[in-house]
Amino acid sequence: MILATLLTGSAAVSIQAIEKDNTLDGPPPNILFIIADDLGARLGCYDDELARTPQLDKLADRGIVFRNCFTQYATCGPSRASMLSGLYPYQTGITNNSKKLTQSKTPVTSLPALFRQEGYFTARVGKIFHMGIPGDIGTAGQDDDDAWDIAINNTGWDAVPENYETATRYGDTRGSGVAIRYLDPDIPNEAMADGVGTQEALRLMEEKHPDNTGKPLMLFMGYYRPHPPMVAPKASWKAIPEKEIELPLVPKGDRDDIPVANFHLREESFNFIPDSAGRAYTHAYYAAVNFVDTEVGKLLSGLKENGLDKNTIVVFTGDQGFHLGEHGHWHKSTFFEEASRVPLIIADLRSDSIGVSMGLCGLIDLYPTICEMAGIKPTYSLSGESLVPILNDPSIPGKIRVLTQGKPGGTSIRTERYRYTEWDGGTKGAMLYDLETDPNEFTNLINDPNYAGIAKRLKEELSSLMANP
Ligand SMILES: [Ca+2]
Repeated sequence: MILATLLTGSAAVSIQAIEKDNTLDGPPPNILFIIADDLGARLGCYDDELARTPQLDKLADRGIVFRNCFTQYATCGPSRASMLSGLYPYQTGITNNSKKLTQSKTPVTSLPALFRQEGYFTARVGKIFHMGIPGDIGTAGQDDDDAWDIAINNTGWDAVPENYETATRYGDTRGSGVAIRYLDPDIPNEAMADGVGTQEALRLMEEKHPDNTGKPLMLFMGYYRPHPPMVAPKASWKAIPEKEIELPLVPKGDRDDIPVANFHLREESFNFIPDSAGRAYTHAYYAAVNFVDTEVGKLLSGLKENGLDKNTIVVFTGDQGFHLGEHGHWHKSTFFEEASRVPLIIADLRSDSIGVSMGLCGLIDLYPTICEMAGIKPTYSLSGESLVPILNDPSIPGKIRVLTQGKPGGTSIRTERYRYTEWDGGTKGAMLYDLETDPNEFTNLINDPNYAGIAKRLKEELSSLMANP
């Protein structure tokens, strides 16, 4: 009980002190941090039956799977800036894709920049901080210039406009990084931008091995998929059994009680699209996830081949999820579970700790967690809490509540049972879902008198969380 109280308060420092004894002895661990763009919790190890993700499922068996991890902002740039600064979007002011970390309202040191200062060799391959997909592939995007000893801007076949523009397209609005487009080129994984990235990461594991640099290695690998355009090699399309694709149930009148503010993209092209297009896009998304899974498998083999499989912490996550027809929607950035929940697997290859945590957590918690695991002290007060106690014992409780922000002016808290969301303090709408009785979020209870007390309490908790993290 004491532990649960500490976890929910601003007592991260106390926890670090308490858990210090549990820090494993030995040389500083290497860190392999892998993030896939727009990947929700749609993996085999999250009980997704359509997913074909044997490599990530194997990683899950080797570590702790966090089943209830949420992004702090269901859009690429703000989510990544929050995760890598350890502060909420409202604290940094980074709430759109065009801001760099240097524009933060309060000075921050990103997680890799801190590790670099502390003597790690830090390397980036692909998308870690924000970059527009596909347009910015091959560039540094909104990178943190202080973070890396080496940064690789990998590109490939799927980043060439003449190639991705041949993709089948549904609807006629929006650019290639947003529009519903899909393609199954008969090309090897190695020709894809992400496949090139994997090869670069494997090269870095060898060339920048601690034996060569004299420094522990922190390697960030950012995959561009499954972000649109949904281009994935034909082999990955074949891995997904087409006949098993089922579109989600959308009850009649489902949208009647959902505030319009919850849908960032309201044009026809992204809402209630024909089943044929929906099935193809779903197929494409899962193919892209399978493709990323295969690439992750190569990285994990690379750890072994380079003798890094005993003293490395592997973290795998996504920046936000993606709707595949739930509530009739076919994009991201809503406050529903499909967009806000992300996969998180942490495998500390130094330890034998394995299991599943059902406790709530957020990407905000990664910064303090990785610091504690490596024995590195943050230079300012972080808003997340270390997950090390849960890594040691996944049965202990997680957070009481997780904060997520979003556009336009949306704020939301998720508790174990409820999600409460409001826009501009409720003047532009609000939602309350009881996830215990309504896991699909079909009935907005905000105007239900039986839930008025709960709505009021959650609104107050949300205000207090936004004022004092
Ligand atoms: Ca994203």
